[in-house]
Amino acid sequence: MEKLLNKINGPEDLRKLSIKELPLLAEEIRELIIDTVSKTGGHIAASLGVVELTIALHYIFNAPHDKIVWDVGHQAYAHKILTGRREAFSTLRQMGGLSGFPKREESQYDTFNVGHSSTSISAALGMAESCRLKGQDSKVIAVIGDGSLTAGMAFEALNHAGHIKRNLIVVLNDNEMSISPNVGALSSSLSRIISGQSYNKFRDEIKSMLEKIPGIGESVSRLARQSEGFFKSVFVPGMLFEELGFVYIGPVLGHRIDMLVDNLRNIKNMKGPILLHVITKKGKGYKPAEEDPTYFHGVGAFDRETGKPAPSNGAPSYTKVFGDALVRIAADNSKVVAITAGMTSGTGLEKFQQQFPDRFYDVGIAEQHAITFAAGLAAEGFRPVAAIYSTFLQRSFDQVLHDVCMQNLPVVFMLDRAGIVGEDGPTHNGLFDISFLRSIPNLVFMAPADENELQHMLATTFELKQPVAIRYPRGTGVGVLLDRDFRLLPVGKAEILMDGHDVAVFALGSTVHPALEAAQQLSSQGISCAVVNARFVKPLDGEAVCAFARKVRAIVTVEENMLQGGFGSAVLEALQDAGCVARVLRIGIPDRFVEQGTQKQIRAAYGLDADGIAAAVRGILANEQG
Ligand SMILES: Cc1ncc(C[n+]2csc(CCOP(=O)(O)OP(=O)(O)O)c2C)c(N)n1
Repeated sequence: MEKLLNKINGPEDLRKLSIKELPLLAEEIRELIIDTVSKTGGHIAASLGVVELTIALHYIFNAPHDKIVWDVGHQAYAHKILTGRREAFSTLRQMGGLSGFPKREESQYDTFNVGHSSTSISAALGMAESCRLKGQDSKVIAVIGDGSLTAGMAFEALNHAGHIKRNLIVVLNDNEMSISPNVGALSSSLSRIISGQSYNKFRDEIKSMLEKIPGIGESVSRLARQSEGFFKSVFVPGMLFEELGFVYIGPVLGHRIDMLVDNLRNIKNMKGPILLHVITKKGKGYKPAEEDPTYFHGVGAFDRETGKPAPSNGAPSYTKVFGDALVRIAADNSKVVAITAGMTSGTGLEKFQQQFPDRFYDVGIAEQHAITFAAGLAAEGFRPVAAIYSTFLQRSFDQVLHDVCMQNLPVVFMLDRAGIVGEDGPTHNGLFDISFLRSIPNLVFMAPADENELQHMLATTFELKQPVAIRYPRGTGVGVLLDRDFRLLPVGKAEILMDGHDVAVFALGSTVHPALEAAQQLSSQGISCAVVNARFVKPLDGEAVCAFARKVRAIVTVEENMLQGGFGSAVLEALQDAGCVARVLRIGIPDRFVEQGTQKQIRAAYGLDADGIAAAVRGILANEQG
């Protein structure tokens, strides 16, 4: 029998199906997602959890006239498949292929570009307001997970929406999971709603019961109506949404398409802000993902039968080396505490959480709070380590500057996934941290050349009485041996790895090993190339820069960061400040957002691998001769 899915080239085809056919369509979509993501990698668990919800949304609403705004966007695979991208789905997350997130450039059905969480209600409210201003009758629907709802920004948006009362539907996709199990008071409150009865049903039952009491029934019922706020808060702790001005509907079973369709049809034409609470299961329909939704949140390619990951080069990831080193340090130093913003496993803190539960904090997806919370702990003598991906620390710029660095508090920022991240693409690349942190006084900023140096850098930070940031790349380490004992590194000193007299390459972090390889290639071509592991962006080793500037014909800097305001810019400033004249070539990311592809492909495209560095060195020497 021909698959239903083969007939769906857009939501209008979906609407031709009967409600009875929709569960079969859901199965076919799941099959396509599992099959594809097992080859491409991706955010499978979140996407499997919302297949029925996505079908129901497109069945009832008329996209793109009606606007569906996905939060984070990692759950939008079924949306992509239903909106004309079924055939292209096999190119998911690959260079030149479909993005793993909604992208306006990709489809008219993708209303808002996303990758960072908790933006959907704000963006949807902006769209709802624009509909009012333009006199347009589009419905606007934000779909947000319970994890993403832990961020302050989501509450800022709810607060505003409840105030201005535009027609806005917020679908809360509640699977009780962020990446790990969700945390926080709101999360417990939502679970109480799920485990209790639906508030609306409960309220009606109480009302009719009261009214049946002869004599006093009616007056008690009137009193109850007047004190409905009291009733809500006593019986239904999740009534926060109603207090914020939303009409709360739910909870609705999120894998029953018929129920979803009924509820969405009912609320479609309701006025004002509505919150529909939908209960789903993360990883639904793929057993390994249902059993371990944290692992299957975002995965590389895997064996679809067993769920086991494809083999890697065997070296531990930077994340793991950091997590292991921190546990060792914390065992000797009871002041060390660790903080994550909803990314316990992603940042390598699971071991720390198990061994020191009393000194571990998952604050939810709340990067701003995480940093100021760390500042508070540091102000009272603790040594907080905030492990946050480079891209997500962008959320906390003012907290880093105003709450930590201005008070010179010894908070350690561990910036995982700094540099090119690969398949997750532009929203997740950690290419800005050097530019936005380098200008902040009091901050020491380092980048290890390999996983062994990462542990030494971490140990060094606890010798300092000021804020420190360490940036390190996504993925496995270089494969070097890990020293058993930690070594303290001299702050502000670069390490000369190879001497040379033609060119000096100042490499930072992940670019050090490719620079060494490039120097070897060049030496076989008769070019003498020094390689310096810069180690510190701040304080920069200006002396080493100037010393090489005096003896070589050109200096080349290499970094996985934007060129603007990056490490190379710091080298230029150091030369200028010292009155040294040198030819300088900077390798890094030019003034544009970097697209998706494998890390290898993207590094090659921007000249950040050994071949690219060697070619740049040859180029600058050839120019000089010309
Ligand atoms: C600002 C920000 N911080 C962290 C992340 C990493 N992240 C991606 S999805 C996710 C969990 C989201 O949970 P939820 O909204 O409940 O969606 P689910 O995956 O459960 O469907 C996190 C922490 C992010 N995308 N953006």
